[in-house]
Amino acid sequence: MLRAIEPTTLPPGPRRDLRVELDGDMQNYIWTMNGQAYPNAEPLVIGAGEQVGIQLVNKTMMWHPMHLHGHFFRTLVGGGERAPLMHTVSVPPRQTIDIEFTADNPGSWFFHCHNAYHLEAGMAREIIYQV
Ligand SMILES: [Cu+2]
Repeated sequence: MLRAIEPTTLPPGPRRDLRVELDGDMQNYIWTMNGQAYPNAEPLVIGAGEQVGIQLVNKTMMWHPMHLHGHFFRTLVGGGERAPLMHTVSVPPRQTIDIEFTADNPGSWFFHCHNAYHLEAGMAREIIYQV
């Protein structure tokens, strides 16, 4: 139900869409993003000036409050042009949430579940800007 007070539509730019599956392996107690558990995980690569969409697909029965450093993202849950800007979004069990942001802060940024015990067990990635 959150709405931004002003439109938050992204400025024009090339678009990159990523899909991130949030999953876990309870046998080994690891939590994964696209099957990899940090730090044994490849960074997600984006480009400066891009509009970056990330589809967060929660395959588990747990909530995952996903937190991105360095950027505010639009959370696409029906707000239209006034989609709220957030730095953390809780992805409910077995649901999918789309977020998008402008890649306007070059660097290497952590993107992770804010449940400390998920983060500690792998649910994290670096997002880096390609050079
Ligand atoms: Cu989590």
